[in-house]
Amino acid sequence: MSDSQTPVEAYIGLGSNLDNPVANLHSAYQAICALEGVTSPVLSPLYGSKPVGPQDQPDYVNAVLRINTSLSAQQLLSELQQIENAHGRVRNIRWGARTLDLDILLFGKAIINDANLIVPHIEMANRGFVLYPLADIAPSDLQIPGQNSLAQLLAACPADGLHRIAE
Ligand code: ROI
Repeated sequence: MSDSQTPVEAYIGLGSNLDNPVANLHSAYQAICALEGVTSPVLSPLYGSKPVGPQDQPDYVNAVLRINTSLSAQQLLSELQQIENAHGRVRNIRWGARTLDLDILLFGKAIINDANLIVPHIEMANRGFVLYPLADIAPSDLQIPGQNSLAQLLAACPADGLHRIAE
């Protein structure tokens, strides 16, 4: 549990490739901003991206959101899962299409290895659709706990057709 006097800076990855992805991301953004214990939201630009994993699914829209939060990581996870569910997210096909995916990427400097939550997000270092929008809103010297700096990760990660989309 984090001390409610000292909010943690957390980064959340947003993704959607079904049912109007841009609208899904905007509505998820508004729902996260409305949470008690969440302040100072900053949303990255939205990016179009090719699916990582099975290719027989639509392209994705991705973004990253920075917040300050007095919630614990587990409380934040639970809130994000409720928002996913409210957007019709069904957890069935691994790496399949989804109306809304909300991932805790970073939670301050925490390294979390809970059964249901691993932070920093296990795949973020390899994913352009996370690293590029993260770099738009993070300090340029951001360190990924237990890993390299964001700048080093970015230098090793191809942009792979990632493109900003007009909103
Ligand atoms: N691919 C892209 N481009 N964006 C995502 O958000 C995304 N999410 C996933 C998988 C299926 C791994 N592929 C993705 O969960």
